[in-house]
Amino acid sequence: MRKTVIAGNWKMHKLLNSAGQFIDDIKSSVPSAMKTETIVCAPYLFLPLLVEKAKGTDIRIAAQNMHFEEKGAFTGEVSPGMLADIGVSHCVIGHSERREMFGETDDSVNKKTHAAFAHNILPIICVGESLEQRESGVMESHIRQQVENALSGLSDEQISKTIIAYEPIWAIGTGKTATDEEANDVCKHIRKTIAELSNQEIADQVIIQYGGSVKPDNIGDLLAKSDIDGALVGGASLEADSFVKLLEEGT
Ligand code: G2H
Repeated sequence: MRKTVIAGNWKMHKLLNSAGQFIDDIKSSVPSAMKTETIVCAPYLFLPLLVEKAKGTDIRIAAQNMHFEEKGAFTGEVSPGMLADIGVSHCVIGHSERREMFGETDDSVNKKTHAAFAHNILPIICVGESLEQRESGVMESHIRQQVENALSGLSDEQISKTIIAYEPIWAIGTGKTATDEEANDVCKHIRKTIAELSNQEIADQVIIQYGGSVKPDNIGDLLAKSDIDGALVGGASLEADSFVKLLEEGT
């Protein structure tokens, strides 16, 4: 039985005070991590405060990106060791916004995934197709390639601990959500790809989230599907009330 994993991805929103207040506001409503894992993916600057505030709760704090190198002359970057040192447990890797705007490639996603595991940080790897790819019939091969490249060289144990977030690019922040069936079909395809890369037993352990305009009123139907184990939520994760509703509807 796979857990449900609900992650709020704040992207570049909030200031320090409102970020800290958010954890105080949701603390008492967070479900037990035995069943549902709650993750908040925040900008770097807020991470030490959020980790501190989340101590003793079932809230996990994630970064939205990291560099793959240990240290060095990489002005403006943050290393996996720095994140692990302050108690960050997860990191989003290869979000489509980073692939589109900041030159993230399948190769850097793979390097970051290896670096994350080297520091006991669990990767949330984002994959997804554009509308053009979906409509021209290359969606499945594109997703397969993204998954294969991201997981290349990982051990079966590492693959089993990886979270994959399927985010169709055309559904991100647009208000358009993939139908439950469309989302589930791609999540199934991702699981099949993982089974071919490792084996079915490992693939059955991998958490696959859906992301793209998830809201309190559609999360329940999405999570009821066979291969959708959680959600990566942007806009609807910014307000504490809405995030708590997502946790309630998704649990
Ligand atoms: C997709 C998602 C969070 P939103 O990027 O990763 O954002 O829920 O706003 O579409």
